[in-house]
Amino acid sequence: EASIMRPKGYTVSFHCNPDMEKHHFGMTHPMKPWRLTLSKSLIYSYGMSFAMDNYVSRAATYEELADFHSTDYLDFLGTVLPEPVPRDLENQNPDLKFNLGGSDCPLFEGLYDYCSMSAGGALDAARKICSKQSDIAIAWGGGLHHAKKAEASGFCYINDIVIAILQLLRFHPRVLYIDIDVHHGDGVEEAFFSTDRVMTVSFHKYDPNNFFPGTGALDDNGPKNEHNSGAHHAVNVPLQDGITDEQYDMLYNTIIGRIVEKFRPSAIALQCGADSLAGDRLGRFNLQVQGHGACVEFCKRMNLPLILFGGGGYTPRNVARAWTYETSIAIGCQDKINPILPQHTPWRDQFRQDTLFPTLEQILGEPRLNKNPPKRLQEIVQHVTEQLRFVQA
Ligand code: ZLM
Ligand code: CA
Ligand code: ZN
Repeated sequence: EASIMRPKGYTVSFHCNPDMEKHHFGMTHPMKPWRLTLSKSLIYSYGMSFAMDNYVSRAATYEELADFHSTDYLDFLGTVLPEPVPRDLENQNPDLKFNLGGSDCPLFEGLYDYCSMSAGGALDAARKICSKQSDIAIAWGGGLHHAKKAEASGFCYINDIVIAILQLLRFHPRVLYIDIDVHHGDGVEEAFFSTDRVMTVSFHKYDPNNFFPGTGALDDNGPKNEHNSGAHHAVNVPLQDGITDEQYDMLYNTIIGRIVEKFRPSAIALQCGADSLAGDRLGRFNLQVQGHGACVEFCKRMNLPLILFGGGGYTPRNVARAWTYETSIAIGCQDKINPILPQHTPWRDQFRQDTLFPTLEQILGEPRLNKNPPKRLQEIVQHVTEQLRFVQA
């Protein structure tokens, strides 16, 4: 499609590194870096690269990673890997060092390169925002929200989001972080727990005993000590299986609308984990590409500098649909692209399984029983509204 034009009045940049996508967590591990290649291929097939500034991101340096992560952890990640954990270390401590090497966070070939490229893309995106060369910067290879200062967690080793937000904070007084991945954005929340310059908001499936990571209750809102400036600056929206586009849209628009009004961020960082879509291998929600994309559209309408990160997403052809649709929203061409998947994408075979739905927006997914009573959603809105009374810009 040659008709996709550069947006008028603002600039979108796209940050990726093809070398990142070649890494493997292991044959049956749900995290598949090649979903990034699939997404990009669909984005390019629609001709969207002509409407953006495209950058091959560099790998983040050790010093850049050390802005957030401890050097002990980075040294272990960088020097011990990619070799297997030495026997003597294993014997000294039967526990996994830094939570590395288990089935969620396996050691694989090129792990350090993979992590530094993910962070490099996120950091490049943040720098383009800071220099005002971009108004919307896209880093689908980022969004790894569970990584901690000195610990890997839930498929995440380096927290590229925290590193990117630290960069934004050099130029922006207040940053709003929004996380629509089906999992709680615990690593980002924890990193900015004690500051009033970042407000973190996560929408997630919450079941402390049966769903990872088990944190993010409605009344977990930051430090309980009122004298800590981070108090009230963590917003959690705990949800149950099967939430629909309509319900999610109502919650999102109400909550984010009020937060923007009270907190007055000067930039927004949005983690677009696609495991909140219906039919995701690990997720539990009923969101469609439309409903997921509506979250991006709402942020774009705020007219603030915006970074879009990737994140989870375990049914690759649906991940590609969502991130392609969301790229089109960033450009503003969502009404101009043909919803029938382009014939000439080299990855068309990946979508052939969806014979009944050969379109961009229609995803295959078992509808889940909706376990979110309207009354509970009202309680959530009520709680957040009361919480925001303690927040001011
Ligand atoms: N077992 N293989 C989301 C991160 C979710 C912790 C229960 C591992 C899996 C999962 C790994 C091939 C983001 C937990 C799970 C089985 C302890 C989680 C390897 C299947 C496999 O087949 C698998 C041998 C693996 C892992 C399922 N792990 C499903 N859910 C979560 C982490 C990351 O989307 O938010 C951002 C990128 N972990 O539930 C266990 C408790 C490990
Ligand atoms: Ca989330
Ligand atoms: Zn997730």
